[in-house]
Amino acid sequence: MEKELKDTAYDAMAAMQERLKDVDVVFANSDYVAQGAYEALRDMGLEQSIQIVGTDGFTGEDEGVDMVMQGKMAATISCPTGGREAIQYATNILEQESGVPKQVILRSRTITKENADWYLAELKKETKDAGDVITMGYSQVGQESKWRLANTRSIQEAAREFNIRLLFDDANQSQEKQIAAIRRFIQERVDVIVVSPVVETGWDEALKEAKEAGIPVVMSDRKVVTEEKDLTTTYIGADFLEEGRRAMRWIRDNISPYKEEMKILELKGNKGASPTEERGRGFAEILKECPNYQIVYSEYGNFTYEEGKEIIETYLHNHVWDVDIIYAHNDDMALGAIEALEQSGITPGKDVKIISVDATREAFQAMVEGKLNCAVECNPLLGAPLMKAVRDMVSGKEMPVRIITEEKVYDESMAEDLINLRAY
Ligand code: GYE
Repeated sequence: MEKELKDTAYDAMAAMQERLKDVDVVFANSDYVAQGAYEALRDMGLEQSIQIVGTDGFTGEDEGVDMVMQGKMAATISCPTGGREAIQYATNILEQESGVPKQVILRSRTITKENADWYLAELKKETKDAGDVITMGYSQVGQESKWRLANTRSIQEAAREFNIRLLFDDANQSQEKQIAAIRRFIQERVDVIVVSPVVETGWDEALKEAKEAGIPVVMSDRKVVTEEKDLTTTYIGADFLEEGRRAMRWIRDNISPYKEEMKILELKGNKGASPTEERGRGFAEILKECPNYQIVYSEYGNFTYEEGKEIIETYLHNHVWDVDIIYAHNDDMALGAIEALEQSGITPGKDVKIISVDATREAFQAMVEGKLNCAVECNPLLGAPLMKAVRDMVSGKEMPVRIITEEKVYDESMAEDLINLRAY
């Protein structure tokens, strides 16, 4: 097969000799094709004037990485086969393990003469084996919601199960405390730092310090946005944009407009957090296609029960109640809103439809009671996939770029049957 690819590529290059005077770079869809292209260019005396970029990044003799090191190719883009991951996750599924991700995006690297030695060394790096204790510094957002408490339990249980020494820091919603924790973990020379970042931005300095210290950083649950690339190794968590889309799609498909403008009140998480920003954007993306629905009031409730309740109380204080739908970025704010509505004689789930995100057991109970109409799942049980990925990384295996958890949408029609099966 490989020889066939190479020979076909050679013939193709030779056939277009007349047109090659206008060509600067050849992009080859595999390193075997690149080999054929290189030999053709060499035989035409063009190997110095036309660069080749390949794909695969295999490490055998005269394969992609070797061709780069010999100067026959300018670069090759590694394409992980995914075989090990496929077997690992298939085994997890057969063994009915929890936390099997919906999607795993493997890392691809651009290999040039400058980093080829580093790349080969990384692949052969001596690291801790499965039996060694790994020390993990974990900076947690806080304890703002039932989801967060379930997330923390999952992290702590999985650390014990995977023989990982966990240095756990609860930042109580403070980015300053999280940055201080990252610096403490660097001082303590942990093997890996994991952060659930309270907000998306403002992390570059601390993450650069971790990179300079050679300590990998994994983002768990929430994401960061950094100016410099490659400051974090992997993101393990949900697709918040899709969660926002799912919430508005459920509204569009289940709450028919009974007036010209259906008024939506939005309870948002904490400002600048990736779930807040992305659930808002995902929801708005579908809302744009639904002219009969409009967000008429939107406030930050910081994912807490109390602030969800306060927002509704404030709205009721300043307005005659005219809201048709409440979209809450998490269950805790939805449950706080439900209490405020009931205290004002408004029947939640009937007089006003309520959709929230997380799908905790408490949300299922509210759906059983008919007070909540829909819960979009956001799985907090990240402990197992996180510890698996970290153990793999420390034992020298390549870490995926992203591990996205499996999620569903639930409504009151199914709540009774499923509530006792909920894992959180
Ligand atoms: O939806 C909320 C928690 O970061 C996805 O934070 C998490 C969110 C979750 O407080 O309940």
